Amino acid sequence: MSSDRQGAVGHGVVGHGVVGQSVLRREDDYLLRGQGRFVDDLPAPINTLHLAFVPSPYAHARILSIDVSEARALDGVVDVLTGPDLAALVKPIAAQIELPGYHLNSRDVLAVDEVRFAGEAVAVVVAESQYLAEDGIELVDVDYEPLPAVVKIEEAIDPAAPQVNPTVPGNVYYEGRFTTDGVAAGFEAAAHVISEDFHSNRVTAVPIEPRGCLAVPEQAGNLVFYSSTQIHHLLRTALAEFLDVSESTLRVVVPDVGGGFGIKAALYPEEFVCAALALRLRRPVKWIQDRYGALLTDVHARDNRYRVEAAIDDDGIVLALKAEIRTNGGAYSALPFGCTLETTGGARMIVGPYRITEYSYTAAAVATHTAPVLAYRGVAQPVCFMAIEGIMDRIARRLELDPAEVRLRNMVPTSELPWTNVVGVRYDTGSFVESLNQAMEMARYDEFRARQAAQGRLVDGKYRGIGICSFTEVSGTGAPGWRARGLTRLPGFDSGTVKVEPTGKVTAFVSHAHSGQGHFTTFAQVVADELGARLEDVTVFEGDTAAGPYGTNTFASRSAVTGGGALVRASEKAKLKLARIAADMLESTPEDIVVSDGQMYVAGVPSRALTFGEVAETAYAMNTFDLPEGESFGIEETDFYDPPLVTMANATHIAQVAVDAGDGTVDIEGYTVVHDCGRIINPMIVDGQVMGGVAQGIGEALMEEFVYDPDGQVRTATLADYLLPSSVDVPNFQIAHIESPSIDAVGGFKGVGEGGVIGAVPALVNAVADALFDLDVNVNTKPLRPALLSGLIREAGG
Ligand code: MCN
Ligand code: SMO
Repeated sequence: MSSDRQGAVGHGVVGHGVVGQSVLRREDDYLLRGQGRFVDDLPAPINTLHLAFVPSPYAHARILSIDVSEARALDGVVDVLTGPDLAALVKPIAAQIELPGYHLNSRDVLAVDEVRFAGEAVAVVVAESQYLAEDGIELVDVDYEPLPAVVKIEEAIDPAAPQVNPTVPGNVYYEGRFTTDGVAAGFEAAAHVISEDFHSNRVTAVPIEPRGCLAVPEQAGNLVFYSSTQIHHLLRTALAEFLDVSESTLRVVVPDVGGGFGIKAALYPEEFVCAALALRLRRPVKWIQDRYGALLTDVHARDNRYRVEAAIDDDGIVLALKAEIRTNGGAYSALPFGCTLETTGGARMIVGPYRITEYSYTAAAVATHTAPVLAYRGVAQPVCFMAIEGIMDRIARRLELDPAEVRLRNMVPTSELPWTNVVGVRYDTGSFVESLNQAMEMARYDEFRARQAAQGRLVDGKYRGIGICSFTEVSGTGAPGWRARGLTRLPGFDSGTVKVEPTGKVTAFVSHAHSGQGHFTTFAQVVADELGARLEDVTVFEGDTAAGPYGTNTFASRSAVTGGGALVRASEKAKLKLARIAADMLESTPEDIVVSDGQMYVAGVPSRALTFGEVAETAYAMNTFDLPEGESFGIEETDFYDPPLVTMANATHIAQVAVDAGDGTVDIEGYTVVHDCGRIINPMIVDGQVMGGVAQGIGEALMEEFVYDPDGQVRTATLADYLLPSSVDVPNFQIAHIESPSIDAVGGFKGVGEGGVIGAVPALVNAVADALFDLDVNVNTKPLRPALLSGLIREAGG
């Protein structure tokens, strides 16, 4: 663990090393006792009404009529509303993206006239209990005229395809292009051109806790809105905007959240409906989603097609790269990031840790009659690295080189950092080569290859292979990073407030909202470290728009970078104030004050230390000292931090697999990760992030797939059909960390929240491809289910 930061105050010690320690998670004490309070656990006020939504059974249909009379007549049903009713209360919601060629489109919170995906809500029942609301939806009689639907990207861009959205001509939401000047020359100079089509399966996050919200009207028309969301500030602003109410009358509170994984970083129709009805009916209104609703209406991800061409020389060096990217954006461009999130993400991230200087892409987001697509852990990166890492392996096969060697030849070495990549993203520090080398050592890569060479890949009925993914991981995107992707209404900064209370205890607020990442622990470590407080004296609050200033909130692995940076800055200010007051009390100068372990003393005289409490008493006028001249009361400091464009973490994953020659099942026999997220706050939490992410990556690579039939009917509406990995599918890990602190980001932290899944998907796909190498089959699609693999093996005569 290295930290190059010095204390801001004289000889002041920076904290006392609590950053970098695996302190136990404060959250676990209550979560493991079952004492977590999720939105459905909140005590609902008396008179709370409950909502149930009527889902469309069709992917595409005209709504001819809706008869709500029978449902309305049911005892306990208070009201039944349809699209036009809600349209009077909530404006159509729309994601504004400022990219040339983007077609703005909007969504009514309940469908009006036409439904565009199976599961889209056409009516809402408001009742005295959740059971009555559910009974009510059975009685709503909707008359539909089914219309032809498009589900797949290839169908949607066919000129004869039905139009999904009236403002999206040809079903292309957006098409973007980019090229450097030397791409054509690179291909002319190439000794070889390697090209491949990569297909990625549609998946969704499936957090244990489904979505839900509770809207509680207060006096004077104010509304407290509890939601299982990752983005409380953005939600509040959007509620104000689309409900046309004053933002200052709204307070959004995030209780404990049982997993978000990106799908709770979207803003959903149910939230707007719930808030609007609470305001209209002047009663608390609650909505809790069930699993069926979650699978149908949570945002989906990863239905992407990549065509990649690499021009290479005889040494396997990539001279130029072309990518043609098509992402399925679903039926609507969802708030707040819009349907271009995966499109621009994949196009900008695919060059990864490699020295690729000539690059061109076309990237399109396509509309289909399927659930809207937005963020799921890793956003675009599992797919774009499946593509580029798949290309690296294909280069190796063509030139008969080792896949690791091809990567090493193309990587930006540490000596060349900082490096600005071809789309303008600066890699300030990193360890691309070192993380690959270390992972190879830990995985005994060379021994594995030697064994393969000696024994062949098929041993005891199983094909054994090894796969690598070396990648960069976008984290802590700042405002310039969102601007580059057309998201001009998405901020980038986050905020932190640090208070030293009259008793000397420390309260910190940060503009994030956790869904399991351990923020109460890690942010307390950051504040204690920077302020010089004792860890046990620091309490962290987040997820409440009424506590602490605005921020961009929690997604895209931002919290360590943006929240950490903001808290470092706010702590520094608070420490300076403590030092000024302490200096006055000790008849010294602030520069000579040492702050450590909740105490302050003149350098060299620790015996005359003041506690934080003693200094705070002066700040709060609770003793006989006077505040130094010009000093204001209290110790309460806030700062905002907008990080650079992107803070780039990096890692290498190596997976070892055995593919059963008979039934095609995949066993993961070894799994190694070397991750570099800069300065680590809590190594145990970082390991947990990596493991959880890899578990999700195993699901995505080997089993999960959300399937629509050609008419847009859902084939995977239960967890018996949508297969998730269980503990038996997740192997033991070897995890190591390299720490290359960021020199651009305050605090030196880089993010880690998505790296597990980003690395796992390509490493597993490459490992299976390596296992089947002798059969000469092409593994360019996922999930790699037993049926697919046994079919490939049989066809290849294996
Ligand atoms: N951390 C650290 N040292 C670092 C970087 C991070 O100790 N150098 C810690 C952080 O303090 C934080 C955790 O690791 O406690 C994750 O930090 P970060 O990478 O900043 O990610 P965020 O906190 O912003 O969380 C979002 C990220 C995303 S985008 C998804 S998706 C995801 C993920 O986190 N969703 C999760 N991990 C998840 N973990 C759980 N349990 N639940 C989710 O919903
Ligand atoms: S998908 Mo994570 O919330 O960016």
